[in-house]
Formats: sequence, structure tokens, C-alpha cells
Amino acid sequence: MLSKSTPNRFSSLALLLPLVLGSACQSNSKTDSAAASEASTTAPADSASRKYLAEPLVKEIYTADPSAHVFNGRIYIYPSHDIETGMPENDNGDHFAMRDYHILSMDSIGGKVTDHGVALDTKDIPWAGRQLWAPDAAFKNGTYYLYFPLKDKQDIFRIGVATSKSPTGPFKAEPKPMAGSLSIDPAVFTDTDGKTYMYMGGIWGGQLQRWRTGTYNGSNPKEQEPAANEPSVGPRVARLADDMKQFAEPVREVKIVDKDGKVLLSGDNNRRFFEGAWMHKYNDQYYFTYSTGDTHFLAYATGTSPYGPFTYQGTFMNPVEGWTTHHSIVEVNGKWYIFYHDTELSGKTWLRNVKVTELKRGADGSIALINP
Ligand code: FUB
Repeated sequence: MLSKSTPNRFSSLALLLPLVLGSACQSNSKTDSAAASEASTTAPADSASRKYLAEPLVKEIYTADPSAHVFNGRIYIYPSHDIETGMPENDNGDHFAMRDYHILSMDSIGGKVTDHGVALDTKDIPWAGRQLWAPDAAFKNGTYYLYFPLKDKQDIFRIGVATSKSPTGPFKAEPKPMAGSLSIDPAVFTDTDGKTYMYMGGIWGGQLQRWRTGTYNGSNPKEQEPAANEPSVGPRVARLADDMKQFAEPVREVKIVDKDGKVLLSGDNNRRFFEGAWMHKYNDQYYFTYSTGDTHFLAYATGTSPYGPFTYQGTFMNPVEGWTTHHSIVEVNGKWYIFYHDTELSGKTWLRNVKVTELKRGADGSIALINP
């Protein structure tokens, strides 16, 4: 992740974007912008005056990176908890200096949102260095698992796991990070056969490019990034063991390919993986969704195995206000929703607020473009 003065360079476009869900899935920013302006001419009149697609779910604290799940019929959101620390913005993302998690819940989309208070604090994580970034959660056999990225005492991002008997915590962290884990943004997906996988990774400040040789190497934000004409750095995936606290197999790289089966290039900034992976399954297809980072899109790629390869299909969300874009997709009572964030409350990239809106699809399974 990068810092940039806020709002981002797309924000003026975002101000003009209407409250519509487009139907096309575009492959680059030029076509996305074209679709957006076409959509704006067909938007309902009252939407022209609305700057944002949805309301912040909570306003008392800043929240970001929402990973949403339905557990026992209730919706739980596992977000980052953004705070103001005065850290300067830089390419390492030092200004995202979060220290704890608050879990949110609601009984329905549009229902009252409850903030359940501190669920896990850095001071209670034995291996903690700094920066609690985007978490995710899972449930198995009566236990809830909270997965979180955190820099260790050597300033290397690892993934930790903490457990609780309640979906809202408090969670107790394991004494060490998960062996073999790396980088940021864990996303945990349980397949219809009961097997659970973790996707992870993010380039630049998320450090994924520093693992290209298999071991951690480098210290500057973009050091070790492939040249523009080389294959991009792929996110990672591994199946979780039955105890949900370790990987059952070596972590492997996920390939995101174009229609010809070629891995997207590192210089293909409008399409290549940057951070914020998510996985969901729809009509027996695996949908791998992610942020393109410095071009600020949410993109999707599909495949027939949880390991990929995933074929790039298009953008499904145009840039939000703020530099980062991060999401989750969840089915609630037969409808699909995207949880996401922007910076409506603060106007500052590092103080974000989570939101939710409906996700729509074409008959062919394509995801409709959302203009936030
Ligand atoms: O919240 C910190 C980082 O910002 C996340 O890990 C990234 O996905 C981006 O949203």
C-alpha cells in the first residue's frame, strides 16, 4: 500500500458518479470511466445530488477493511480499527498504525449496528511489533478464529490467529504467528466440501514482493518488485489444517491470468493483484476478488479450483474516496452484498468508514460494476 495525499486522484470522478449499479465489467480505467459517465446520464435525478453510494455503518469510531460473515443467522463484520497516530504518510503505510480490533454486528442489512468493543489488542499479542491490519474470521466446531496481519518485532508482516467461544471475542492470540505465513490481508474461505483455505498477501507496504525468492528479502517499500514486463507477484494460498491454527500444506502462489492464460504483468496496474483478496463461490465457480492498489479498482477473476488459476474478468467497483479500497462479499438470505470502505467521515486516507451495498450479477455470472 502506498500513501498519497488525500483524497486520491480519482476523487473528483467519484464526486460525479451516480447511485447506479452498471452492468458492464470493464478491463481498464479508460473503459471504466467511460461506463461511469455513460451511467451518470441515465441515473435517477435524485442520485445526482448524492455524493456517496451508502452510509457509514458506524460513525463513533473509524473502521476499514470489513470482512463480513453470517454466523448463526447474524451478520458479523471484522474490520480494521483506524486511529489517528500522527505517523507521516509513506509508501510503507506507516500511517496505518492500528492497535486493536472492534467487531461489529447486525441482525439484518440495514439493521442497527452494534460495536462490541475491543476484541483483541496488540498489547495482548506476545509476538507483536506494530500495525494490526485487515483481519478475517472463521468458525469451526464451536470456536471462532480471528486471523490478523501484524508486523513482528523484526518489522516483518506475519499472520496471527486468535480464538474465542464468541464471534465478538474477546479473542486470545496464539503465542506465535502461523508458521509459513507472510504479508497481509488474510481471507479465509470454507468450500462446500468443508475444506478451509487462507488467501493472503499485498505488495509494496504489505511486503509480498520481498518474498519472491521464498525468503524475506529487502527493506524498501517497492524493492524486489518485478519489472513492468515481468509476471506480477501473485497472492498466496494454503489449506488450513483441521485445528485451523496452521497450514496443512506449503503456501503456494496464486496465478491471475488473462484470457490467453498468461499471468498478468507487473506493469499492468489496472488489472494486477495488489492486496485485499477475497474468495466466494457462486454457481460452482470460484470468484477471486482483490484490489488493484495504486489504480484503486476492485477486480475479479474466476476459476474452477480454490487454488486457481483465476482468469481476469474485469473491474466490479470503481475507486472509492481515499487511497485504499478493500472489500468482502457475503450472501445474506439469498442476496449478495459487498462490504467496503471509503473516507466519507474524515476525508483522510488512514481514517476510513465501512459500508455495505448490494452486489448484482448478470445472468452469465458476471459481477455488475458498482460506482461508489
Ligand atoms: O488497513 C490497512 C491496509 O489498507 C489493508 O491491509 C489493506 O488492504 C488496505 O486496505
